[in-house]
Amino acid sequence: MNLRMKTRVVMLVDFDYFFAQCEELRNPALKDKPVVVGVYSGRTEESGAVSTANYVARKFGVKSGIPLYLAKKRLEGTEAVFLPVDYEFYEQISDKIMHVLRGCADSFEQVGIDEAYLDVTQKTQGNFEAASDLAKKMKNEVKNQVGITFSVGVGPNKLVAKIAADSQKPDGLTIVKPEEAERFLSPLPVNRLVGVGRKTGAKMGELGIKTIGDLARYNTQKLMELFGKNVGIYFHNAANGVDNERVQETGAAESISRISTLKENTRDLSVVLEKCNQLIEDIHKELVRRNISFKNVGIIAIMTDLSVRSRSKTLETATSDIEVLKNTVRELFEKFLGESELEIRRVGVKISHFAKEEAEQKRLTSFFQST
Ligand code: DCP
Ligand code: CA
Ligand code: CA
Repeated sequence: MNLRMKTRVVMLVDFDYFFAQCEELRNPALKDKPVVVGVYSGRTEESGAVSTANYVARKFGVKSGIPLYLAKKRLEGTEAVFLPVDYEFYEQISDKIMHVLRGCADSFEQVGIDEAYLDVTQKTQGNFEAASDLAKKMKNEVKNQVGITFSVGVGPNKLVAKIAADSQKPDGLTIVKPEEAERFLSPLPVNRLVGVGRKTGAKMGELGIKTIGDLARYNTQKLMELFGKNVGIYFHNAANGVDNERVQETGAAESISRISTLKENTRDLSVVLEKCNQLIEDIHKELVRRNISFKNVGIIAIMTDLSVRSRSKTLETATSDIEVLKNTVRELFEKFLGESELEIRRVGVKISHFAKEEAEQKRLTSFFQST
């Protein structure tokens, strides 16, 4: 059977020259100068590598990964400013932007500190013009609320969206409709595909595969022989712009659960809840330690015939409140006992659909703790 997937609209947002742009944000006087953010290894004053540079510095050939001494040399005679990485500050800015973006997506997947995938298929009703408008709105909102620019790629899947975003920077917006994907990808160098590094790129070069188009036309069977079955198939699909990978809601795959056997089989709500509350205390400790909030609460009941039943509820908003957790578990078990007849032998509680606690809230909490 040919399972045809509905056309999706996927965005990749990538913040421009991110660490350096954050530095410009807190010190706008830097804007017209070359700005280099680096990790100083500490051995000598000059040793270390460039994390990133603003676009003024890039004109002088300064980019991520090169040694700092080389960056200094290339920027000799300019008003270049060199700064050490301040990851905590960049993370605060990142959290603010991610918060705005999350609100614009059907599902949202953060990838590292400066990138996120958004599935906006429903929000745009599958329409790429609507996606373009949405992307412009996102750019304005983030510019106004946080003061940072980013580049967006819009495509029918993550693979095309990512390459689209990379193709126009900074402050870019690149839309690739499904019917344009092949023509868009075809002339690009093959190493633009994830998984084609230096070694693989060189091997492909020897086979005469220079562009993504070359790879798309290459015999699939041969690719499988050369790179192994799975990788060969991946290369073939990727080169043809085919990618069915979902935008995976950040943290959606994670859960915390606890399960325990009751002293005796029962249908008594208060006995069940007494045990559940012990489990909840335990779950809550881990929640606090990991500084996350949850949006989904589940219960598990193993009955006297050893059958496993579960129920769950999604909350309106994410929370880390233990009382909300207790009340939701009570509500679920009340309902469950009304629907089942057997006695319960073991009970479990599970929370999932995590979100990181808001940076704002985190700062407040640590403020109150330190006073
Ligand atoms: N980074 C790093 N070392 C590298 C590459 C990146 O420390 N070798 C850090 C600094 C970057 C951030 O990760 O600001 C994001 O990396 P990107 O590759 O997205 O690069 P930029 O955001 O700096 O620039 P661009 O405008 O090209 O996206
Ligand atoms: Ca990036
Ligand atoms: Ca970036």
